[in-house]
Formats: sequence, C-alpha cells, structure tokens
Amino acid sequence: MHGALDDTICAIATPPGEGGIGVVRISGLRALDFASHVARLRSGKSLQDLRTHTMALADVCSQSMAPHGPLESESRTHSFIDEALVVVMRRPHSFTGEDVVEVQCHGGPVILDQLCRALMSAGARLAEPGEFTKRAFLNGRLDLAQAEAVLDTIRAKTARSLRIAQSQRRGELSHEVEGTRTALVVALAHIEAALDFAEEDIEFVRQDELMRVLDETAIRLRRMVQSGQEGRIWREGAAVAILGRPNVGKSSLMNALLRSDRAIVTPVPGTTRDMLEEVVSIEGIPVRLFDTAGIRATDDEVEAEGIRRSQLAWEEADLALILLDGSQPLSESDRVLLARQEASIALLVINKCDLPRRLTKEEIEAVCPVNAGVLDISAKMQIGLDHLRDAIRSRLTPSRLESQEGVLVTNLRHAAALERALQGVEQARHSVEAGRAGELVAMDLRIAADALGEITGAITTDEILERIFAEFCIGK
Ligand SMILES: Nc1nc2c(ncn2[C@@H]2O[C@H](COP(=O)(O)OP(=O)(O)OP(=O)(O)O)[C@@H](O)[C@H]2O)c(=O)[nH]1
Ligand SMILES: [Mg+2]
Repeated sequence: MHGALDDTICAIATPPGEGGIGVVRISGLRALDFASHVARLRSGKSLQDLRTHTMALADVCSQSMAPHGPLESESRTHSFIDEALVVVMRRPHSFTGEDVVEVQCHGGPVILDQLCRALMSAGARLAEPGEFTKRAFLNGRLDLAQAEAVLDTIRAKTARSLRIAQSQRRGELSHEVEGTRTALVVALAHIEAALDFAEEDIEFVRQDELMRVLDETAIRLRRMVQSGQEGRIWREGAAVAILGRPNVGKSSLMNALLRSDRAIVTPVPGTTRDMLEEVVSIEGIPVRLFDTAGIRATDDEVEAEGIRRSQLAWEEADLALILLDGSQPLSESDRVLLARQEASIALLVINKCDLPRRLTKEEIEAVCPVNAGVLDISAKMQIGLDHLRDAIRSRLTPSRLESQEGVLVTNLRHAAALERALQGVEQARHSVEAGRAGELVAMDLRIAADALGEITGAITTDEILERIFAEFCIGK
C-alpha cells in the first residue's frame, strides 16, 4: 500500500542518464540491514556500526551476501558492481525521519539499476513517486506545504522563484497559515463554550473582541489570496505569446529575448508555422515564451493550423506581445489584431525602429484607443529590449514591491483553500453583524479553519496526499 511505513524503500535519487556520480537512496526500518547486504565497507567494519552522518568507502555487489562473511575473490569479480561512498543517517535525524542510507557510486544507468535490483533482492521495495518526501510528511519532518515546496525548489526556474520556494520550505507560509488558523480556532472555542453554557450568565466572547479577530484574520487572508495571482507566476512561469502578422519580426524578437538563434528568421512571410516554446528568465521572472505563426487570412492548410494555434496561445497567455512593423503602414491584418487586444493583458510593440518610420502611434490609437502605451524596439539591432523586459516584468507582477514583505502564495491548491477560508471568515463576520445565532458563526469559522488546515496538512485526506505526491517523480 502506498504510504505503508513498515517497509523499506529504495530508488535512484539522481536524474536519469550519465553523471559523475549517481545516488541511490534507501529509507525505512531495515535500511541499514539491506544496505549492508549490498555494500561492504573497505574498512572491514559492519555498515550497521557506522556512525550517523558519516561516510565510508565500500564495494557494492549485486549478490546478496552475509554482512561479515569473507568475500571470495572469484565471487567478488562475479558480483562486483562498483565502488561507492556510503552515508548513513539514522532516525529521526534524516530527511524522511527514518533510517536512511545513501549510496554514491559512478553515475551510470546500468550501475544504478543493478544497485537498486540488488537492494530489492535483499528485501527493499522500489519507492513510489514522491514517497521519500511523503514519508517525511507522515513522520512529521515537514508539513504538507513544506513538502510541496521541496518540489518547487527543485523545479525553480529563476533565482527569485527559488528564494520563494525556499522560504516556503523553511515554513514561512505554514507559519502564517497556522497563525491565522490558531486565531480562528481560539475564537471558535470561545463561541462553542458560550453555546454550551448558554444558560449561565458568563460572557465567553465579547462581540467587539470577536469582530476584531475576524477583521484581522480577514486582512491576513486577503493579503495571501491577493498574492496568489503573482505567486503562481513565480512558481509555474508566466505564458507570454508573441503575436503579429507575418514578417513583423516575431521570431527575431523570440531569439533576441532568448539570446540565441532558436527560431528560424527569413524575409519570407509565413516562415513560422508551428508554435515554439522556450523558458527564459525576464528580470528574474520565469517566462514561457511562445513564438507563433503570423496571423493573416490564408488558404494554406498548414499555415491555417499554425494560425489557429496562435489564437489559442493568445487566449491562454498571461501576457500577449502584439508586434507591429514600424517600417510599414498599418495593414488589415494588423487592424484585426489590434481591435482584439485587451489593454490588461497586451503590450503593443513596434519593431524595426532602425528603419525609416512609416507607422505612427496616432494610427494605432485610432484603432485601439485603450492601450497601455506603445514600445519601440528593433529585434534585429537589439534596441529597446531592456525597456521591453521592464514593461513585461511590471505587467506580470504589478504588486511586486508590496509582496516582497510577507509570504507569497505560489500554489493553486493553497490559493483555493485560502479563498475558501476567506469566504468562511467574511460569512462569519456578516452573521455576527446581523446578530445571527452563534451556531451559524461557529459553522463558518469551522469551514475556514479546516480549509487552512488543508494547506499545512493538519487536516488531510488520502485523496489530497495522492494528488500532491503523484506530481513528484521516483526518488524524491
Ligand atoms: N531592419 C530590421 N529587420 C528586422 C527586424 N526584426 C526582424 N527583421 C527582419 O524581418 C524579417 C522577418 O523576420 P521574422 O523574425 O522571421 O518575422 P516573423 O514575424 O517571425 O515572420 P513569420 O514567421 O513569417 O510570421 C527578417 O528578414 C528579419 O531579419 C528589425 O528590428 N529591423
Ligand atoms: Mg516567425
């Protein structure tokens, strides 16, 4: 069963492929026992006697062998896999909170595979995705939000994303969420006491005091909820689509922002037919940049499919860069695009500013009076790109300065739970204000407190755990 803690698990912990070293991780009650069947210390000592958090040189063999028995030279050549460094971390001072052994050998896929097989024939079980981190959670080493942050730190695409993930892994989000939950639980306890002793003339909860707590809690929750939109971008990356009619220089801009010759650039309109996606850091923001097929009326089936995908990319983008060619008057295709742009999610960019100007900003304004300003660039000559990066940054994270204080909510699951909590608290405030029965107030506060408990895992279900840890891969 997934999550059974009485068996011992093993998995390759380093990424697939070749590497200088590769690590196999073993965790569970019999980790040292199984490891000592496979790894024999050069010192002649038993692995079981190795001090915690120390490392030793060992021979790793595929054949199950008695931990102390003499190793025949013939069987040694037969079963020898590799030499390795073995590190022992005894419970509870390990990542999972269980006995852990990590075996570092040469990073070859066959070596690591044979090592895992040897451990499995000794009695270990291959770990399921995320099972090491899940055990860390079940053994109380991490709460759920911290466990999720382990994956975020590994996946972080920019330095700032990493800082945010590390702060969550250290427990800063959990601390804020738990603090808020405690305030609610205390208020709830008072209300429930008042309900239990309704006959007696003791005042368990003062109305104004309760309102103060609810107001404060609502402010804390609202701040976290509001940080969610921006937070998602730091964790998952923002989708930015470059759109425009053929030949305006979309692929040239893609390449300029990537600082590489990723996309094909030619003077032939209709060069890009398939959508290209690359991840790039723009002012520290992880951005998934899409180069799209130029949008125009066409009879070509392949091009039409490319254009259909461009439209989809536009709909799904966090930000669209609408590119125009400054050396040409506005065309019909440009007008169609401009008429569709929404000021909130688009930036208008005029390319080819190195060439004589044939397009005025007034012309653009005549088509779309509501826009957030127009930027001049030359993708080819690399002019104006810093301004463009800056504009992209401020469009994607308008509240960046504010949110640098306090925690940032980056995870959709957390954002949804926080929203439910906020709703519960607001509902409770209304009930108190309207002088409704204490039972109703208590019910809303319970909903809010439980929603917060789901974030840290104080309240959890198997279903939530399955969903979270399925995102991890084996070995984490
Ligand atoms: N002078 C000048 N030429 C540019 C600039 N940007 C792009 N070009 C040229 O414009 C032509 C088209 O550029 P692409 O980047 O392929 O344009 P595109 O929008 O991707 O075109 P499609 O893929 O066909 O939709 C090429 O000849 C580029 O060298 C620029 O800033 N200045
Ligand atoms: Mg192109």
